[in-house]
Amino acid sequence: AKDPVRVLVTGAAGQIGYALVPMIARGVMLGADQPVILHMLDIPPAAEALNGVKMELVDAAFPLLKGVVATTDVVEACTGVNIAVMVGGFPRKEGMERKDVMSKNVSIYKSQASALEKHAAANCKVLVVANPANTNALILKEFAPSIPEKNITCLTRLDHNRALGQISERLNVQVSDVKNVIIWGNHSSTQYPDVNHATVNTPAGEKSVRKLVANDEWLNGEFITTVQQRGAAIIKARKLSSALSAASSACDHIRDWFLGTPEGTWVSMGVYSDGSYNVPAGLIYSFPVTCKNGEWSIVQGLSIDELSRNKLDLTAKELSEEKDLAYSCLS
Ligand code: NAX
Repeated sequence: AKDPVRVLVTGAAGQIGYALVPMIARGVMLGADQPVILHMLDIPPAAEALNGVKMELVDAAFPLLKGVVATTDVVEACTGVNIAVMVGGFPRKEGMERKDVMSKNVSIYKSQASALEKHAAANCKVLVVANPANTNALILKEFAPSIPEKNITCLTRLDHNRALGQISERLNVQVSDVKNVIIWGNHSSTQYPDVNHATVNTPAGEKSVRKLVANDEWLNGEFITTVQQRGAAIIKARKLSSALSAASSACDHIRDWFLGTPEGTWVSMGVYSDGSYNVPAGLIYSFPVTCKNGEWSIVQGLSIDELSRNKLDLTAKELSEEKDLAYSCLS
């Protein structure tokens, strides 16, 4: 039998946490043969609710779940973890300035970075979900210098999956037959959902999404804005933000990172930019990546047309501004 993997979920008493921890305990994230020990962190006002989640995990009697740590102590939460899924953060409340929200999250991610750096298992891999996801991940990277930068990522897989879903609905094909969309940039409304290299598996072989949709106006307009604003549409409908889809996408992100992407398929991940596609180095930016042996690499050599170029630059500009804002909160 395999040794258990320790998975930290911060913000585990929140709504994404509530959807995510049972998925992890069922093997959705790491496979049906991989035992897990869950580490759940939340803040003291949520301690009782967190304990309730722990009680439900016990009650569900998951065969793969070999232990549960539920704590408000960040050191205890981080100790020995192999994977850290950072869902906890400070939400933007009505009337709050961007800078105030940023400042709260910078201080959370700075201190949790230090705890992970000192107490996590060697080669711990990190996925930041909490918004502003890219910039929280960047702060975490800066304040955990001994964690390899390749191990720190943020979630744009939900946006990627939303794009697959929209194409599947439009063409009335199975979502599992659509692949290789790309989310470029920030997990925000400036992200660029790009279908220029996306394909659909049909009985007659792989066909380009652009050719099958045969409507550039829709693909360059409504499709993009629907994906960019899907989070807001969910809030409007549910009066709560996306949770089950975020949790499921977080599992997809980690699963593909650890177990690899299928041959010929890429996914979107927010990763530390090395300057690929002329995206400024030093930002956490969403790129198309393939994964093998627990390592991601950016897909190289894709053609970028002029419309795409502008959109790649626009979302990079927003991330540079967020980075400056985050740094201004440090001083
Ligand atoms: P909730 O408010 O339901 O849960 C957040 C939890 O984090 C709460 O239980 C809170 O007590 C806890 N928390 C706050 N500060 C903490 C700290 N310092 N340490 C540990 N825990 C802390 O939010 P939920 O709907 O679960 O969303 C969580 C985060 O995901 C938010 O930042 C949200 O904006 C972000 N999202 C990111 C998405 C993505 O694709 N990257 C999509 C979904 C979601 O909007």
